[in-house]
Amino acid sequence: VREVLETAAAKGVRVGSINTNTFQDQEYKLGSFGSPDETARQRALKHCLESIRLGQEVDSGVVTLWFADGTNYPGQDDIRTRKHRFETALKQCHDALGEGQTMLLEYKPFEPAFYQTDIADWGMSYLHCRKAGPKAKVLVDTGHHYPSQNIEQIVAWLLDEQMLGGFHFNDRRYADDDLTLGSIDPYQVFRIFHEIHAYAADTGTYPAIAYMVDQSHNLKPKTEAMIQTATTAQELWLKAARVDRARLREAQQNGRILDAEETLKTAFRQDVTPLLADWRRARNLPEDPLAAFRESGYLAHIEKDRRERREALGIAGGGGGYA
Ligand SMILES: [Mn+2]
Repeated sequence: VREVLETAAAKGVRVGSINTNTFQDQEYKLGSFGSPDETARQRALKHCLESIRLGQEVDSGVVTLWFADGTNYPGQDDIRTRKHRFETALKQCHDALGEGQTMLLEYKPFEPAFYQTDIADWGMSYLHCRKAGPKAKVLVDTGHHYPSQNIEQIVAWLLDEQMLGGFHFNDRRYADDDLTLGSIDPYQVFRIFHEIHAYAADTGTYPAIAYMVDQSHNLKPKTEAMIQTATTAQELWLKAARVDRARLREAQQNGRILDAEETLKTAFRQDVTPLLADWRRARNLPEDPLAAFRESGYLAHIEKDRRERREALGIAGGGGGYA
């Protein structure tokens, strides 16, 4: 742990969220916190408590919990009993949190469970958080919704209730596709950011939100995909910041629907590339991060380095997962 902390400090980065994993082992076949098997529940709880303690050790303020728990067939287990098991375990996790630690609870409608998922939507996550205590907040993974669901409305409601803890950003075409942010529907991301800017404008402060990326870079080169994601997020964040809120409010107040909508679209259409280039230049950062990364030759260097180390260790291939 100390070595990780020292390396991070030397590179000018910090440890982000600690993510628990209570879904990969066979023991969790019937679930983790929701399992009818007491041993599996205890094991999951122990793992989560250890993750919370690890978070304290590495000075990470955020512990993210996602559960694959659910059932595949009607009658497989009692839905309310599973809910109660979750309430008990989540409360224990919450009470183990240190000062400045927040527990984020993720939801997902289906997969891997196909009949009933124990924490299937934002309402279930919200209720669990409220019962667990004030350090528990909802995590919105943009891919964890049914196709036509209005995600920005969920974001607006959670913001208004001070219950939005963070995001897992990604994009999708069908379900939890984990594609890169804004690759399919950039206007969706813009609308989410618009709700955050609007909330901040109305309340005078930006809420403390953990912005995280939960993507699966199967085909795109990982580092380039992350740079593309970060710059896409910056562009859409800036576009949403440039919505003329006074004009929007006025149009809304007078029922001028078309003008209200155009206020959003005008901001969305703006080319913010020059503004972002200025912002980066002022911070001694490359104006075009992707081009700078490609010119650096870093990718070829680490690929060679990793290949050699893997060969030396006799390891081939990589891992995978979902959350
Ligand atoms: Mn996620």
